[in-house]
Amino acid sequence: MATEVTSEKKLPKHLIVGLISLCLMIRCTGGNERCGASIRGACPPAWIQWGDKCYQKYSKNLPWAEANQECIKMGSVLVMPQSQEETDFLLKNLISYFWINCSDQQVEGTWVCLDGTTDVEYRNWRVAEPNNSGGGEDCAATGESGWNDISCDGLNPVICKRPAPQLHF
Ligand SMILES: [Ca+2]
Ligand SMILES: [Ca+2]
Repeated sequence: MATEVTSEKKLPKHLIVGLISLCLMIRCTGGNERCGASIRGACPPAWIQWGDKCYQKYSKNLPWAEANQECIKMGSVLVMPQSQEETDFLLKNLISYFWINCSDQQVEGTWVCLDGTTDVEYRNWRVAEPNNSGGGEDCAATGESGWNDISCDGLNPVICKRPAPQLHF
């Protein structure tokens, strides 16, 4: 009895997915130019979605360089928000403070911020930051009040980012 109820409840979901697939197929048989475009898929389990990006908070706090490495091991990159909207989403849904993929390790005072391989121009430094306090602050983290340059060796929360899967038609 209980099994029957469960399967009945699941049926509409399958139907909806089936109908969506059917609609996409029909759209793509009419020579519609949009059929060549990719259609955004859902993030894998344990990743949360914002637009065409997926995010996951790493299980423990890490130094900045390790944060980069661990995200890469997961087939992703250390997060580098490209806007305040993206930052707000992460602060609200994942963690209130986290590393961003932004550092001036190569040339002091020249900040390189990368979303994967994309140069990010967006900046949101707190007032009087970056200040390279003590001459040793080369990595950036963000919280609600903005970015701060801090020591790359500190242990801080990590968010990894990967693109949402794309379904091609
Ligand atoms: Ca610095
Ligand atoms: Ca600082």
